[in-house]
Amino acid sequence: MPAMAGNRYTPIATLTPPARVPPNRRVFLHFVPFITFCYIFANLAKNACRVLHLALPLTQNFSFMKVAIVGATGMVGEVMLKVLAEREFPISELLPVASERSVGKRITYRGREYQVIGLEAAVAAKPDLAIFSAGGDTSLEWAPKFAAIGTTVVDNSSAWRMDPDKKLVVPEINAHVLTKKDKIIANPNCSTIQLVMVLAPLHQKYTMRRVVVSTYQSVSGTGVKAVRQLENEMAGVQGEMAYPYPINRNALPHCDVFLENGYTKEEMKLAREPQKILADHSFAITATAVRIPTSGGHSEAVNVQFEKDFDLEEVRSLLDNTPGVVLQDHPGSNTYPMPLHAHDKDEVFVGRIRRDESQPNTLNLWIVADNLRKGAATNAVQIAEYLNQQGLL
Ligand code: NAP
Ligand code: 2RA
Repeated sequence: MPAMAGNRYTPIATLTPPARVPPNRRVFLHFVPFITFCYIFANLAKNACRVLHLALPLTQNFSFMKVAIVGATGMVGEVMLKVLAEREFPISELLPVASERSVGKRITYRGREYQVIGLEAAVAAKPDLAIFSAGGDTSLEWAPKFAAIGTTVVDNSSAWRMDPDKKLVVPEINAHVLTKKDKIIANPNCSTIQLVMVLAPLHQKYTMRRVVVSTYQSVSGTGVKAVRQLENEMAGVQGEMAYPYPINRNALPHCDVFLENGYTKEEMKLAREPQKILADHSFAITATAVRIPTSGGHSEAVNVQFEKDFDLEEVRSLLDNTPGVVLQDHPGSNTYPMPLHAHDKDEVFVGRIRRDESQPNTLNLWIVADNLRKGAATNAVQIAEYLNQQGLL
């Protein structure tokens, strides 16, 4: 029908088309609520995670602890406190413990002073963790008393190392053996720890048959009294003797006490502990342990015979890639491990890597580490960190 004048209807042809949203704007209009929803959801999730994170210490025992350091005034104890502070170990209350002679003495930890207490008082305080470095007799008597009240003990003495019911742990190698039931855990001997740190990856690849190790051990391995003996002798001062002979300008083929088989106790620790740590008794070790007038760390000349042959470059690369081990092996630039450089470091240093040309599949190595750190304090703190992280305390 033709459009009429005055007709109130506007002809269809002249109608403005309904407002249409351009396609790109339509996408935008859907996108905004979607983004808003995501934002709100992400924030809710984030807050939920925060709450869960705060609750983690309660559920996983990943928490600040009451910690007793037994032997806090000793050579190892002092380094233990230093390592705990450096690694920010989560301590809510520190209990420095020593013999009755030291009760009341003051020690400093992270800028705060603490009074040394005795073992009775430490047990009464019921710590979550006790790290012992106070000699075998103290550990034999007191570690079970702490364990009986639920404290986990990490022990640096030789008291429990070969006890079949106790774990002997170097965390890089066998931390996985630890369980919540382990209430007394043994830290291996200092000269053993640095040895197995290097032998473990080689054994895994080439299978060890026999190890011959000769040690050159620092006076700090004997404790405060021996360090004083060396210092006195160097200063020409008369003093208490830790060894039966002068140590300055000397070498004593005598570390720890002599046993009936003619070996020293230190030599037998080296011969027995590695098999337990590596959970393998198929290889043999023989040792000669010598005390020398150094104070930065222990050194070891090691000869290892393997079942399989090796490539020297592959050995170097294997050790270079082993966590906790540092390769220092450039004879051309006089680069090799020394106690002077290993002192106060956590790593185990290895060098002088060469083929023993006198028999097949045999390697010579030189291994150095600070006996007070990886050989004692650092290893013990690493065990405690593992227990805490895994909720095993
Ligand atoms: P240290 O310097 O002689 O210190 C011994 C510590 O044990 C001191 O704090 C001493 O307290 C304390 N102590 C001694 N008798 C005690 C008792 N009856 N009750 C409570 N505390 C007592 O010896 P260290 O070199 O630190 O060695 C300590 C332990 O760690 C030994 O078992 C040793 O075999 C082991 N270890 C040492 C090394 C090392 O390289 N030095 C490495 C690995 C393991 P006072 O100050 O009150 O006498
Ligand atoms: C040493 N066995 O005589 C000690 C340290 N644990 O060096």
